[in-house]
Amino acid sequence: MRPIRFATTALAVTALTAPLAAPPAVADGFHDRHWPPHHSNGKAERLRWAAPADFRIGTAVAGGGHHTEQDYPDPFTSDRKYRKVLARQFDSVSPENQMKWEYIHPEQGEYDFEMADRIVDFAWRHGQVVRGHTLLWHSQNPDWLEEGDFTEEELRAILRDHITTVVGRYKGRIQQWDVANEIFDGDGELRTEENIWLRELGPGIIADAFRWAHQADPHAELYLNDYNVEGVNAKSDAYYELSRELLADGVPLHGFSAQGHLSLDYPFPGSMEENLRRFDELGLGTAVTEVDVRMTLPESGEPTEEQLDTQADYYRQALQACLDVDSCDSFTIWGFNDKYSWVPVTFEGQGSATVMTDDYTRKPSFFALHEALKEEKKWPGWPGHGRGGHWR
Ligand code: 9MR
Repeated sequence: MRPIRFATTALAVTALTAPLAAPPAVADGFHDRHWPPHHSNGKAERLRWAAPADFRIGTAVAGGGHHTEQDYPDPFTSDRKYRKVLARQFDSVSPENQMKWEYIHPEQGEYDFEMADRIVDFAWRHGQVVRGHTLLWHSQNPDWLEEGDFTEEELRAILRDHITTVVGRYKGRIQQWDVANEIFDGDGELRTEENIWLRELGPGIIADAFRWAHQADPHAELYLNDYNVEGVNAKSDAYYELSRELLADGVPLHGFSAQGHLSLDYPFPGSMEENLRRFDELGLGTAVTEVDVRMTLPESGEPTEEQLDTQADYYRQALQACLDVDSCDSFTIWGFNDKYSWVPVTFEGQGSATVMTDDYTRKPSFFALHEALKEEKKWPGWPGHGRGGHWR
């Protein structure tokens, strides 16, 4: 059953700019497990078309966060070309900022779903799944929460209400939720100072967050998500131990994901496949959720050919690590064109981190992803790929 037929891109763009009717995110009669079809009316040069049927290729949807301080309007709502590429190339989308607390829950007891609804609706119309980001984090929380004077009991109730309300609103529309984001520091210690929930309520709140999310949407896959956990290291070890404990306690944890913010200034994390595989062997789903590959730019501000080639190789290796692990069926890049990337805003002198230039010209890294997806589709599980050599 396909509850809603696919709209053409042109229609969809018109619909997006037209006044919104009732929030489209909450559809009647939508069966939880019927994700929009893996769309395949694309041309051969589209990433989503190149991808195997069981594999999602995604991107962040630009808006909020650092974008609000740039000299361009909100990319998702204002840039038609951006939406066109977003719809054509990807079959998974992650709101870059629009589902974070400061956007979706700006005042105590007041939710603002407008942007999140638009993204979820766009995704539905374009046959894309959505990764929800994020529910329990130390960053981008509103002042009313961080500076409020709440008792433990009140804070628990606030978190429970938030998770129940947000996850419940998009029930059946979100494939994976980053329930807990960046809860460990680089030494593999829980962030018990920065993270308001861990600081005020203790580590047991992690399990509660997963339980509440599961109650609100029993079919959403619930993830632990972090950066610098691509390879085997102290931080990913901490996640491995935590995952084992949560699973042993019967907590509805379904997956572990590595963000994949990589840099040419550091070697590629060579143990990425090994790391994802050990979570896979725990019975968890795995995903790569925020890939970009930044670099220190020459004085000209333009990357050299060599830099672009090495970058392409990093992208390819990251994707291949995921393709080679059976449970890793979702690979998301953190934006697709340099113009909207968070990298130059955060790291002085660095940039060119995405797969397309400012004007959407595809870089070698785009073609590296495309090629790796195409090969996997043609020869699933070959040679020696972990995906089992069959269509799942
Ligand atoms: O890309 C996001 C940027 O627009 C925000 O300003 C920034 C604020 O923290 O968050 C960025 O996204 C982050 C993501 O939510 C979690 N992992 C790291 C990402 C890059 O900082």
